[in-house]
Amino acid sequence: MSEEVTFYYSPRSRAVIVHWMLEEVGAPYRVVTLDMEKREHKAPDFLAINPMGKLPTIVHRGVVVTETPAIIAYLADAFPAAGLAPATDDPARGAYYRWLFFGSGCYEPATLDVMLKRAPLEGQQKGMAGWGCHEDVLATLKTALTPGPHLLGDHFTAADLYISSELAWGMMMGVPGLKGEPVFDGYIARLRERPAFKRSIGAS
Ligand SMILES: N[C@@H](CCC(=O)N[C@@H](CS)C(=O)NCC(=O)O)C(=O)O
Repeated sequence: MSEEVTFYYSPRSRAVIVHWMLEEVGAPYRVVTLDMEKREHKAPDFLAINPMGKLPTIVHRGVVVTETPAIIAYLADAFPAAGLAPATDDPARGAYYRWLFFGSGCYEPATLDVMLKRAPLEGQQKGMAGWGCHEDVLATLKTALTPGPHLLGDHFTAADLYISSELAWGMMMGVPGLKGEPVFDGYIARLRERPAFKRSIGAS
């Protein structure tokens, strides 16, 4: 079975996060660029692979993987030589999972609340919504990154790759509480010095 990862990609999508990850782990990969303006991600041949019609999507060893943090976690395990995930019997694996899931389960919806100017949830509603609120999410991430330099301390993992990319996306969208916060600015700037990140954006 082919070791090559088939990577369905568009430059203005979360696929850029997976591109960085593919460079970090040194996986052999083939890029299939879909033109989102032409709606190629909603074409029947792609919907047959990912019925959500969303990017990123990868196919590896005959299996389709979607959802950015799942793809990242999968690649970290499929290409373990890169050392981007704590071993399954290492207690740090718990923290690693925590932040991967926190990114999609809490940070993304809380950030969208702010971007879409959805009314803040209060009381029981806030308690029911798994992501709580934007302020609590950012305070939690600040605490997690203090003293740093990574979510798991000295060890850079795939969770950092994901969370720093999500934070950078929020900054790019002008979400308050991100840009100008030394913890977040420093974290993103440091990680973006990584050669794999630079390769993924064609800067080296
Ligand atoms: N839960 C998915 C979200 C993927 C997603 O929404 N991707 C966007 C681009 S960033 C997309 O493909 N949108 C096209 C559409 O839904 O029409 C993930 O984490 O990867």
